Amino acid sequence: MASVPHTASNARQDLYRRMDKQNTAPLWEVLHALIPDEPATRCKPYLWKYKDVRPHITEAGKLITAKEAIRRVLVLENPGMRGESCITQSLYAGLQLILPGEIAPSHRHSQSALRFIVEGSGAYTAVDGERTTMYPGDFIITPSWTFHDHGNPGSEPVVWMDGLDIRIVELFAAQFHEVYPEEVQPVARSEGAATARFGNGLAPLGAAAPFGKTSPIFNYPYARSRESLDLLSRDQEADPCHGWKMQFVNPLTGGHAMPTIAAFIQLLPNGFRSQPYRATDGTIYSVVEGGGRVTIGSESFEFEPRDTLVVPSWVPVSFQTAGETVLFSFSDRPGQEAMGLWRERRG
Ligand code: GTQ
Repeated sequence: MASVPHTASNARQDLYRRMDKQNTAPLWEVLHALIPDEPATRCKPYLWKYKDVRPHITEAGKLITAKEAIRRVLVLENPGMRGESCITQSLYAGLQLILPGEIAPSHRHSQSALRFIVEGSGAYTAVDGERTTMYPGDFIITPSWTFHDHGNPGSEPVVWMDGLDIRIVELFAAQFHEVYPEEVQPVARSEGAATARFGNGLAPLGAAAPFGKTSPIFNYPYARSRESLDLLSRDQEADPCHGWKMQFVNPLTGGHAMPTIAAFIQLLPNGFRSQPYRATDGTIYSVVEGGGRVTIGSESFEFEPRDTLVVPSWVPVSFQTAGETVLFSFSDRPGQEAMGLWRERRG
Protein backbone atom coordinates (compact mmCIF):
# COMPACT_ATOMS: atom_id res chain seq x y z
CA MET A 1 0.00 0.00 0.00
CA ALA A 2 3.04 2.30 0.39
CA SER A 3 3.16 2.85 -3.37
CA VAL A 4 -0.37 4.26 -3.54
CA PRO A 5 -0.17 7.86 -4.81
CA HIS A 6 -1.28 10.43 -2.30
CA THR A 7 -4.35 11.55 -4.25
CA ALA A 8 -5.50 7.95 -4.80
CA SER A 9 -4.98 7.26 -1.09
CA ASN A 10 -7.06 10.31 -0.17
CA ALA A 11 -9.75 9.25 -2.61
CA ARG A 12 -9.83 5.79 -1.06
CA GLN A 13 -10.10 7.17 2.47
CA ASP A 14 -12.91 9.38 1.28
CA LEU A 15 -14.69 6.40 -0.28
CA TYR A 16 -14.25 4.37 2.94
CA ARG A 17 -15.89 7.16 4.95
CA ARG A 18 -18.90 7.16 2.64
CA MET A 19 -19.03 3.34 2.69
CA ASP A 20 -18.84 3.42 6.49
CA LYS A 21 -21.96 5.60 6.76
CA GLN A 22 -23.89 2.83 5.00
CA ASN A 23 -22.56 0.08 7.27
CA THR A 24 -20.29 -1.26 4.56
CA ALA A 25 -16.53 -1.70 4.42
CA PRO A 26 -13.80 -2.59 1.90
CA LEU A 27 -12.83 -6.26 2.10
CA TRP A 28 -9.37 -5.63 0.64
CA GLU A 29 -8.29 -3.76 3.77
CA VAL A 30 -9.03 -6.78 6.00
CA LEU A 31 -8.79 -9.78 3.69
CA HIS A 32 -5.54 -11.16 5.03
CA ALA A 33 -6.66 -10.90 8.66
CA LEU A 34 -9.97 -12.56 7.78
CA ILE A 35 -8.38 -15.41 5.85
CA PRO A 36 -4.98 -16.00 7.51
CA ASP A 37 -2.51 -18.53 6.12
CA GLU A 38 -2.59 -20.58 9.32
CA PRO A 39 -4.70 -20.67 12.50
CA ALA A 40 -4.70 -17.26 14.17
CA THR A 41 -5.96 -16.99 17.73
CA ARG A 42 -5.56 -14.75 20.72
CA CYS A 43 -5.42 -17.91 22.84
CA LYS A 44 -2.03 -18.19 24.56
CA PRO A 45 -0.23 -21.15 26.10
CA TYR A 46 -0.67 -21.13 29.88
CA LEU A 47 -0.52 -23.28 32.98
CA TRP A 48 -2.49 -22.68 36.19
CA LYS A 49 -0.69 -24.17 39.16
CA TYR A 50 -3.27 -25.72 41.47
CA LYS A 51 -1.26 -24.78 44.54
CA ASP A 52 -1.48 -21.11 43.53
CA VAL A 53 -5.21 -21.02 42.75
CA ARG A 54 -6.40 -23.36 45.51
CA PRO A 55 -6.13 -20.67 48.27
CA HIS A 56 -8.49 -18.39 46.28
CA ILE A 57 -10.98 -21.22 45.91
CA THR A 58 -10.81 -21.86 49.67
CA GLU A 59 -11.31 -18.16 50.43
CA ALA A 60 -14.28 -17.96 48.04
CA GLY A 61 -15.70 -20.89 50.01
CA LYS A 62 -15.71 -18.67 53.13
CA LEU A 63 -17.19 -15.60 51.44
CA ILE A 64 -20.04 -17.02 49.38
CA THR A 65 -22.10 -20.20 49.58
CA ALA A 66 -22.59 -22.49 46.58
CA LYS A 67 -26.32 -21.76 46.77
CA GLU A 68 -25.86 -17.98 46.66
CA ALA A 69 -23.24 -18.18 43.90
CA ILE A 70 -25.42 -20.71 41.98
CA ARG A 71 -22.06 -22.12 40.85
CA ARG A 72 -19.01 -21.21 42.95
CA VAL A 73 -16.39 -21.34 40.24
CA LEU A 74 -12.98 -19.81 39.65
CA VAL A 75 -13.00 -19.16 35.90
CA LEU A 76 -9.72 -20.03 34.19
CA GLU A 77 -9.24 -17.09 31.84
CA ASN A 78 -6.81 -17.39 29.00
CA PRO A 79 -4.21 -14.57 29.42
CA GLY A 80 -4.72 -13.60 25.77
CA MET A 81 -8.49 -13.22 26.24
CA ARG A 82 -8.94 -11.73 29.71
CA GLY A 83 -12.48 -10.78 30.63
CA GLU A 84 -14.03 -13.13 28.07
CA SER A 85 -14.50 -16.11 30.40
CA CYS A 86 -12.79 -18.52 28.06
CA ILE A 87 -9.74 -20.75 28.15
CA THR A 88 -9.60 -21.22 24.36
CA GLN A 89 -11.50 -19.32 21.71
CA SER A 90 -14.30 -21.91 21.80
CA LEU A 91 -14.24 -23.38 25.29
CA TYR A 92 -14.77 -22.30 28.88
CA ALA A 93 -13.08 -23.90 31.87
CA GLY A 94 -13.31 -23.28 35.60
CA LEU A 95 -12.64 -24.86 38.97
CA GLN A 96 -15.81 -25.43 40.98
CA LEU A 97 -15.89 -25.93 44.75
CA ILE A 98 -18.64 -27.56 46.75
CA LEU A 99 -18.23 -27.80 50.51
CA PRO A 100 -19.71 -30.47 52.79
CA GLY A 101 -23.43 -29.86 53.30
CA GLU A 102 -23.78 -27.52 50.32
CA ILE A 103 -25.95 -27.73 47.23
CA ALA A 104 -25.68 -25.96 43.88
CA PRO A 105 -29.27 -25.44 42.67
CA SER A 106 -30.81 -27.21 39.70
CA HIS A 107 -30.94 -25.63 36.26
CA ARG A 108 -30.54 -26.54 32.62
CA HIS A 109 -29.02 -24.88 29.60
CA SER A 110 -28.20 -25.49 25.94
CA GLN A 111 -24.51 -25.51 26.77
CA SER A 112 -23.05 -28.96 27.40
CA ALA A 113 -20.77 -29.37 30.40
CA LEU A 114 -18.14 -31.82 31.50
CA ARG A 115 -16.69 -32.24 34.97
CA PHE A 116 -13.28 -33.66 35.69
CA ILE A 117 -12.80 -34.32 39.40
CA VAL A 118 -9.61 -32.74 40.71
CA GLU A 119 -9.78 -33.03 44.51
CA GLY A 120 -11.97 -34.73 47.11
CA SER A 121 -14.68 -37.36 47.05
CA GLY A 122 -18.25 -37.78 48.16
CA ALA A 123 -20.06 -35.01 46.29
CA TYR A 124 -22.63 -35.93 43.68
CA THR A 125 -23.90 -34.43 40.50
CA ALA A 126 -27.48 -35.16 39.46
CA VAL A 127 -28.47 -35.32 35.80
CA ASP A 128 -32.05 -35.77 34.71
CA GLY A 129 -33.14 -37.58 37.88
CA GLU A 130 -30.01 -39.65 38.50
CA ARG A 131 -27.20 -38.93 40.94
CA THR A 132 -23.62 -40.06 40.58
CA THR A 133 -21.00 -39.82 43.30
CA MET A 134 -17.77 -38.24 42.14
CA TYR A 135 -14.20 -39.41 42.78
CA PRO A 136 -10.89 -37.89 41.63
CA GLY A 137 -10.20 -38.55 37.94
CA ASP A 138 -13.84 -39.27 37.06
CA PHE A 139 -15.08 -37.75 33.80
CA ILE A 140 -18.71 -36.70 34.12
CA ILE A 141 -21.05 -35.26 31.49
CA THR A 142 -24.00 -32.91 31.79
CA PRO A 143 -25.73 -33.20 28.41
CA SER A 144 -27.27 -30.15 26.78
CA TRP A 145 -30.66 -29.15 28.20
CA THR A 146 -30.69 -31.67 31.08
CA PHE A 147 -31.54 -30.43 34.57
CA HIS A 148 -28.51 -30.75 36.81
CA ASP A 149 -27.57 -29.88 40.36
CA HIS A 150 -24.65 -30.69 42.59
CA GLY A 151 -24.52 -31.57 46.29
CA ASN A 152 -21.97 -32.62 48.87
CA PRO A 153 -23.34 -34.93 51.56
CA GLY A 154 -19.75 -36.03 52.33
CA SER A 155 -17.16 -34.70 54.74
CA GLU A 156 -14.55 -33.06 52.53
CA PRO A 157 -14.43 -30.17 50.06
CA VAL A 158 -14.72 -31.33 46.46
CA VAL A 159 -13.20 -29.44 43.53
CA TRP A 160 -13.67 -30.26 39.88
CA MET A 161 -12.80 -28.70 36.57
CA ASP A 162 -15.81 -27.63 34.53
CA GLY A 163 -15.54 -27.56 30.75
CA LEU A 164 -18.36 -25.96 28.76
CA ASP A 165 -19.00 -25.17 25.09
CA ILE A 166 -20.23 -21.66 26.02
CA ARG A 167 -18.54 -19.84 23.11
CA ILE A 168 -19.66 -22.42 20.55
CA VAL A 169 -23.30 -22.08 21.56
CA GLU A 170 -22.87 -18.30 21.67
CA LEU A 171 -21.42 -18.29 18.12
CA PHE A 172 -24.69 -19.81 16.93
CA ALA A 173 -26.78 -17.63 19.29
CA ALA A 174 -28.57 -20.82 20.33
CA GLN A 175 -28.47 -20.30 24.11
CA PHE A 176 -31.40 -21.18 26.40
CA HIS A 177 -31.41 -21.42 30.20
CA GLU A 178 -34.09 -22.44 32.67
CA VAL A 179 -34.19 -22.78 36.45
CA TYR A 180 -35.74 -25.91 37.96
CA PRO A 181 -38.74 -25.09 40.20
CA GLU A 182 -36.97 -26.63 43.22
CA GLU A 183 -33.37 -26.29 44.34
CA VAL A 184 -32.75 -30.02 44.27
CA GLN A 185 -34.36 -32.16 41.60
CA PRO A 186 -36.01 -35.39 42.77
CA VAL A 187 -34.13 -38.65 42.38
CA ALA A 188 -35.93 -40.84 39.84
CA ARG A 189 -33.51 -43.73 39.31
CA SER A 190 -30.97 -45.78 41.27
CA GLU A 191 -27.38 -44.62 41.36
CA GLY A 192 -25.54 -46.44 38.56
CA ALA A 193 -28.66 -46.86 36.38
CA ALA A 194 -27.10 -45.20 33.33
CA THR A 195 -23.97 -47.37 33.57
CA ALA A 196 -26.05 -50.52 34.06
CA ARG A 197 -28.17 -49.70 31.03
CA PHE A 198 -25.49 -48.54 28.64
CA GLY A 199 -22.03 -48.98 30.17
CA ASN A 200 -21.61 -52.74 30.39
CA GLY A 201 -21.49 -53.49 26.67
CA LEU A 202 -25.28 -53.76 26.78
CA ALA A 203 -28.24 -51.58 25.88
CA PRO A 204 -31.90 -52.12 26.71
CA LEU A 205 -33.78 -53.52 23.71
CA GLY A 206 -35.21 -50.74 21.61
CA ALA A 207 -33.91 -48.05 23.95
CA ALA A 208 -33.77 -44.55 22.50
CA ALA A 209 -30.64 -42.53 23.31
CA PRO A 210 -31.76 -40.82 26.53
CA PHE A 211 -29.59 -37.75 25.94
CA GLY A 212 -29.87 -37.45 22.16
CA LYS A 213 -26.44 -36.78 20.63
CA THR A 214 -24.66 -37.10 23.98
CA SER A 215 -23.49 -40.38 25.49
CA PRO A 216 -26.10 -42.16 27.63
CA ILE A 217 -23.32 -42.79 30.18
CA PHE A 218 -22.69 -39.68 32.23
CA ASN A 219 -19.96 -40.93 34.56
CA TYR A 220 -16.76 -42.51 33.23
CA PRO A 221 -15.01 -43.51 36.49
CA TYR A 222 -11.26 -43.06 36.78
CA ALA A 223 -10.72 -46.59 38.09
CA ARG A 224 -11.91 -47.93 34.74
CA SER A 225 -10.07 -45.38 32.57
CA ARG A 226 -6.87 -46.06 34.49
CA GLU A 227 -7.25 -49.81 34.07
CA SER A 228 -7.70 -49.38 30.32
CA LEU A 229 -4.55 -47.27 30.06
CA ASP A 230 -2.59 -49.74 32.14
CA LEU A 231 -3.60 -52.75 30.06
CA LEU A 232 -3.10 -50.89 26.78
CA SER A 233 0.42 -49.93 27.84
CA ARG A 234 1.34 -53.56 28.56
CA ASP A 235 0.57 -54.80 25.07
CA GLN A 236 1.35 -51.89 22.78
CA GLU A 237 4.24 -49.51 22.14
CA ALA A 238 3.79 -45.92 23.27
CA ASP A 239 2.90 -43.54 20.44
CA PRO A 240 5.84 -41.10 20.02
CA CYS A 241 3.53 -38.06 20.36
CA HIS A 242 0.74 -39.31 22.64
CA GLY A 243 2.07 -42.19 24.72
CA TRP A 244 -1.04 -44.30 25.23
CA LYS A 245 -4.03 -42.10 24.51
CA MET A 246 -7.73 -42.99 24.43
CA GLN A 247 -10.85 -41.02 23.69
CA PHE A 248 -14.05 -41.21 25.72
CA VAL A 249 -16.77 -42.64 23.48
CA ASN A 250 -20.53 -42.77 23.24
CA PRO A 251 -21.25 -46.52 23.34
CA LEU A 252 -24.28 -46.10 21.08
CA THR A 253 -22.28 -44.53 18.25
CA GLY A 254 -18.58 -45.23 18.89
CA GLY A 255 -18.04 -41.49 18.37
CA HIS A 256 -17.13 -38.78 20.86
CA ALA A 257 -19.04 -38.85 24.14
CA MET A 258 -20.30 -35.29 23.62
CA PRO A 259 -21.39 -33.62 20.37
CA THR A 260 -19.35 -30.45 20.88
CA ILE A 261 -16.48 -31.53 23.13
CA ALA A 262 -14.01 -34.41 22.78
CA ALA A 263 -12.40 -35.82 25.92
CA PHE A 264 -9.27 -37.93 26.20
CA ILE A 265 -7.14 -39.68 28.77
CA GLN A 266 -3.49 -40.59 28.19
CA LEU A 267 -0.62 -42.30 29.90
CA LEU A 268 2.98 -41.26 29.39
CA PRO A 269 5.79 -43.46 30.74
CA ASN A 270 8.39 -42.20 33.17
CA GLY A 271 11.24 -40.35 31.45
CA PHE A 272 9.23 -39.96 28.21
CA ARG A 273 9.98 -37.09 25.86
CA SER A 274 7.07 -36.81 23.44
CA GLN A 275 7.59 -35.76 19.83
CA PRO A 276 6.13 -32.31 19.14
CA TYR A 277 2.52 -32.49 17.97
CA ARG A 278 0.04 -29.89 16.82
CA ALA A 279 -3.65 -29.97 15.93
CA THR A 280 -6.31 -27.41 15.13
CA ASP A 281 -8.25 -28.15 18.31
CA GLY A 282 -6.96 -25.97 21.13
CA THR A 283 -6.82 -28.33 24.10
CA ILE A 284 -7.16 -28.07 27.87
CA TYR A 285 -5.29 -30.58 30.03
CA SER A 286 -5.75 -31.53 33.67
CA VAL A 287 -2.82 -33.37 35.23
CA VAL A 288 -3.91 -36.48 37.13
CA GLU A 289 -0.71 -38.32 38.02
CA GLY A 290 3.02 -37.78 37.60
CA GLY A 291 4.57 -34.54 36.44
CA GLY A 292 7.34 -33.02 34.41
CA ARG A 293 7.76 -30.22 31.94
CA VAL A 294 5.60 -29.25 29.01
CA THR A 295 6.75 -27.15 26.08
CA ILE A 296 4.00 -25.27 24.25
CA GLY A 297 5.35 -23.31 21.30
CA SER A 298 8.18 -21.20 22.71
CA GLU A 299 6.98 -21.47 26.33
CA SER A 300 7.74 -24.11 28.89
CA PHE A 301 6.05 -24.95 32.20
CA GLU A 302 6.63 -27.40 35.07
CA PHE A 303 3.50 -29.41 35.83
CA GLU A 304 2.28 -31.56 38.68
CA PRO A 305 -1.02 -33.26 39.60
CA ARG A 306 -4.14 -31.02 39.62
CA ASP A 307 -2.54 -28.34 37.43
CA THR A 308 -4.49 -27.16 34.36
CA LEU A 309 -2.79 -26.19 31.11
CA VAL A 310 -3.93 -24.95 27.73
CA VAL A 311 -2.43 -25.60 24.31
CA PRO A 312 -3.76 -23.24 21.60
CA SER A 313 -4.73 -24.38 18.11
CA TRP A 314 -1.78 -25.28 15.88
CA VAL A 315 0.87 -24.62 18.54
CA PRO A 316 3.23 -27.60 18.94
CA VAL A 317 3.17 -29.32 22.32
CA SER A 318 5.70 -31.72 23.80
CA PHE A 319 5.77 -33.40 27.22
CA GLN A 320 8.81 -34.46 29.19
CA THR A 321 7.84 -36.64 32.13
CA ALA A 322 9.41 -37.22 35.54
CA GLY A 323 7.33 -40.17 36.72
CA GLU A 324 4.54 -42.12 35.07
CA THR A 325 2.06 -39.45 34.01
CA VAL A 326 -1.68 -39.43 33.35
CA LEU A 327 -3.33 -36.48 31.60
CA PHE A 328 -7.00 -35.80 30.98
CA SER A 329 -7.77 -33.42 28.12
CA PHE A 330 -10.67 -31.92 26.20
CA SER A 331 -11.17 -29.87 23.06
CA ASP A 332 -13.67 -28.76 20.40
CA ARG A 333 -12.60 -31.52 17.98
CA PRO A 334 -16.09 -33.00 17.30
CA GLY A 335 -17.35 -29.78 15.72
CA GLN A 336 -14.21 -29.41 13.62
CA GLU A 337 -14.49 -33.01 12.45
CA ALA A 338 -18.17 -32.59 11.59
CA MET A 339 -17.27 -29.56 9.47
CA GLY A 340 -14.24 -31.18 7.84
CA LEU A 341 -11.85 -28.68 9.43
CA TRP A 342 -9.76 -30.71 11.85
CA ARG A 343 -6.06 -31.10 11.01
CA GLU A 344 -3.07 -32.47 12.87
CA ARG A 345 0.66 -32.54 12.24
CA ARG A 346 3.36 -34.63 13.87
CA GLY A 347 6.89 -33.40 14.37
O1 GTQ B 1 -22.27 -26.60 36.94
O2 GTQ B 1 -23.95 -25.98 35.75
O3 GTQ B 1 -18.55 -23.63 35.58
O4 GTQ B 1 -23.90 -23.73 34.50
C1 GTQ B 1 -20.43 -22.65 34.54
C2 GTQ B 1 -21.79 -22.69 34.27
C3 GTQ B 1 -20.64 -24.66 35.81
C4 GTQ B 1 -22.78 -25.85 36.11
C5 GTQ B 1 -19.88 -23.64 35.30
C6 GTQ B 1 -22.57 -23.72 34.77
C7 GTQ B 1 -21.99 -24.71 35.55
